[in-house]
Amino acid sequence: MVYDTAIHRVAGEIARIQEQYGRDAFAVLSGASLTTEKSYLMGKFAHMCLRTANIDYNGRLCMVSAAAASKKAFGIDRGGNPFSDIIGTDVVWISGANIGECHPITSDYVWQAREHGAKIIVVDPRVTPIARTCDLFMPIKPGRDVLLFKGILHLMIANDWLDHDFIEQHTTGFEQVAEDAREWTPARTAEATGIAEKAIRQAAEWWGTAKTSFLMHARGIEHHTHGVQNVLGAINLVLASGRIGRPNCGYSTITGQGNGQGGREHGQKCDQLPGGRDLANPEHRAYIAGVWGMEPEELPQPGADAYEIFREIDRGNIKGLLSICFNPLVSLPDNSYVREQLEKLEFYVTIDFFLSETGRYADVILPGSLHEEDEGTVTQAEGRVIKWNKAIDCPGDARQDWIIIQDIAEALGRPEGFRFQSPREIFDELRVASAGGIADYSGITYEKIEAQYGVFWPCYSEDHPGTPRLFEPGSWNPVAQGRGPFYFPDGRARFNVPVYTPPAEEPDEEYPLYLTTGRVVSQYLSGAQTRRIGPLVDQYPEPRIELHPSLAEKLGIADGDWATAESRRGSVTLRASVVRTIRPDTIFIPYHWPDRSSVNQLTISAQDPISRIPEYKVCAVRLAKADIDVVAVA
Ligand SMILES: Nc1nc2c(c(=O)[nH]1)N[C@H]1C(S)=C(S)[C@@H](COP(=O)(O)OP(=O)(O)OC[C@H]3O[C@@H](n4cnc5c(=O)[nH]c(N)nc54)[C@H](O)[C@@H]3O)O[C@H]1N2
Ligand SMILES: Nc1nc2c(c(=O)[nH]1)N[C@H]1C(S)=C(S)[C@@H](COP(=O)(O)OP(=O)(O)OC[C@H]3O[C@@H](n4cnc5c(=O)[nH]c(N)nc54)[C@H](O)[C@@H]3O)O[C@H]1N2
Ligand SMILES: [Mo]
Repeated sequence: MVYDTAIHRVAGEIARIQEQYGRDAFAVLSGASLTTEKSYLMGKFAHMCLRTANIDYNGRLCMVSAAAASKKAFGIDRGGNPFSDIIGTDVVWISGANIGECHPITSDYVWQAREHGAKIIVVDPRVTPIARTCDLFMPIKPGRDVLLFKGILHLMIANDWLDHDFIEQHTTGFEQVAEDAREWTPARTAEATGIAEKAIRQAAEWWGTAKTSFLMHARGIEHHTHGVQNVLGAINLVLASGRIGRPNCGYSTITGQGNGQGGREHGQKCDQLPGGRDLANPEHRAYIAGVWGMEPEELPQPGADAYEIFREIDRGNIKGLLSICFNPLVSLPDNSYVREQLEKLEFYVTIDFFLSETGRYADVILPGSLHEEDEGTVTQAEGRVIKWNKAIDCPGDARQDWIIIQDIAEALGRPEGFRFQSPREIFDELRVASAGGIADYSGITYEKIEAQYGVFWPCYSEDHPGTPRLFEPGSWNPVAQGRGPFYFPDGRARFNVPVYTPPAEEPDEEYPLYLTTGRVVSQYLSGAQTRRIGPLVDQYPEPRIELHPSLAEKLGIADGDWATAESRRGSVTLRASVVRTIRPDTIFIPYHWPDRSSVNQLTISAQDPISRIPEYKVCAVRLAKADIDVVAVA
């Protein structure tokens, strides 16, 4: 059978490459749209079966800045509240999230909040759909959010809009943060962020004097070389207000992919083991090695992140790659570089239900499964574990992803630990592996998920109901042992002084404009799944360059004209869309398209030093009207 031949070829190449060049020469790239069971299996497959250090996942491009900041500030990486807490809150603050186009369910909660009289504050370089109906819009210059947060904290302190009791009892580090905010006067903040001083004062007053509030952000503040610092700045506003861990008082990053939360908890990150454990921590290694029936020394050490894996291919250290649920040729920045590296691989196998653009470079493509063809759990932005049930069978030779992985393990002659008969069996092992970790799923069962319409982790035992709202006063957690609601030994949250560093590349004479990138409503991620759906393609058939009328006039570009945007890494020629909804110093291009239409030919591969997220949201470009003949032959 073709399938068996393919599996044996894959196993043969993995064995050959690992024998010839060492275990770490074979890398794995996984994805956060996979169910939690599959994410867990991918981490186990890399760390236990292949024993390679080099596994990472596409969440590296997505939520890692928020995750790292939450761990630093709260000791745990999970949104604090069920989103029902948004309804009835006084103020909703949304930074760098186009919720109208990207987060329809979140939008519904925000609309309900507005019905109840909430004030909505939006910070974005573009007037997105939610910004059109908000109470206060702040059109920030890309890459300056941390400075805005400092400026707001400055005004909260100056006006004594602080919760002194909360700060005193439940936090550490406020003095240093207050000292740091001192220099961020409204005038200086306005100058640095490009936002009017009046708007900054208004935002601070609404936020400062609210009785209840909810702060949210997404990739707009996270896709930066100082993405973690931006998020720390946001969290400082929440902690200073004391409005967290109570009804209608909360904070959350808004997750991206289908399983953005669950996919980042159980060991497919380059430095992670299941249960949110650390691969570098000896106790954590010993526990997981025990669950998997191996020696802790046999577990690899932390490996390369998703982009670094391509640099390692370039350096000749990685020779083989297996990817699942990831289309890096479209989604990674500076993707001409990525293409060169794919060409260098001795062997590349991908598991996908479609032939993605990256898949064109594969030696073998194994037909995996759609969500509808399998069962398993995913975890929402709120921290609620829910279950997908199987609706249809895989067609033809396609197999469920977890079966394919187990078939490879078997063909490698290392089936121990990969003999699961169902996703439920994988989940039951994951419960044991996560027990005692921060992301503790030990008390969650498929039955309980059905019965309770989802279970919020942490959930410590079968008779524990789960934890819908984190950080409630008086709540217990295993790290603090009753000393306080946050997940540090003293039970206190941490204020962190956020450090501002400018974007890796700022506009200059040669490349005078900011380029920022993101999404449109009708396309999804790398577009692999949505560019083949006619009605969606009709809505937005090709990427367009959004630019302000004043910039368009200066450059002699009319709406619908072809224009070329060029950075130090590449250029792209697309139609212009002249809109009043963007800063005049900034252009926006959505990223869902491949090849010559891909904006990731222009983006920069600079990464946040802590989270390793790429700086998708800022680089420097120049723009000119395109010579139509050039387009015709391009
Ligand atoms: N329809 C649709 N929905 C999706 C997706 C999709 O592809 N299509 N993708 C899903 C995934 S994986 C994710 S991660 C989420 C992403 O959800 P979002 O983060 O909401 O979407 P983005 O378009 O990446 O960026 C959000 C906004 O950030 C703004 N922005 C750019 N630079 C800055 C800055 O420096 N500061 C601030 N404050 N804002 C800035 C952009 O103008 C943009 O409006 O959406 C999810 N939902
Ligand atoms: N310029 C720019 N680039 C960006 C961003 C940006 O804002 N600007 N955003 C970044 C963000 S936030 C993200 S999340 C990434 C996303 O980037 P990717 O993760 O590369 O995008 P996807 O389109 O989700 O690619 C997933 C691939 O896996 C397949 N797939 C999906 N689900 C499954 C499954 O269950 N099983 C199997 N076997 N295959 C599956 C799909 O068919 C597709 O080919 O892009 C990043 N890139
Ligand atoms: Mo994402």
